Amino acid sequence: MLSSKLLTLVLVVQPGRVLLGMKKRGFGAGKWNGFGGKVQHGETIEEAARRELLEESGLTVDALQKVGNIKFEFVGDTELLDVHIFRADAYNGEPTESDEMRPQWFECHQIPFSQMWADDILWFPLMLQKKKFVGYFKFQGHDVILSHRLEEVEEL
Ligand code: 6U4
Repeated sequence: MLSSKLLTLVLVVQPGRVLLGMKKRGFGAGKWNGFGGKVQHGETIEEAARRELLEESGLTVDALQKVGNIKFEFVGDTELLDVHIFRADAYNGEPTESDEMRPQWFECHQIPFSQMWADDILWFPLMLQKKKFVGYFKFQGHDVILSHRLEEVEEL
């Protein structure tokens, strides 16, 4: 049986650009990604998403929209990552580097997919179009997708 670990991921989007962070340590170090992490006991998934966004980027947001849910399996690991993905279109504060992330804005046509998780190039276009999606990716190591499913949904 596979157990699963709840994680969050937040993309802050402005017209024509998206804020990513270079992960400086931990899981996915060396990759550009949204901001997020593990849901702690006693907090909702959305509370965790807001906390991780603030800790890693220095930003707060008024509204978070649920855009996606992707489960990741890593061959040889019995724990699935259950990642809840949110989009925010308005933010408060200034992006600020933290111990974990170095934030940087990217134009939507210059997203650095070659330095991101391999699944991102498949679902970022949906997220940017405000479409909702669910998916499952099976990874061999951190770079190779062995199989995947990704579908748009009406509601999450
Ligand atoms: P700590 O507790 O800081 O040691 P760490 O091991 O660094 O945790 P954490 O909590 O930052 O990991 O969580 C990993 C982050 O990476 C979450 O926001 C989810 C995200 N993530 C994991 N796999 C991903 C994938 N395949 N594609 C993607 N984001 C992924 O876009």
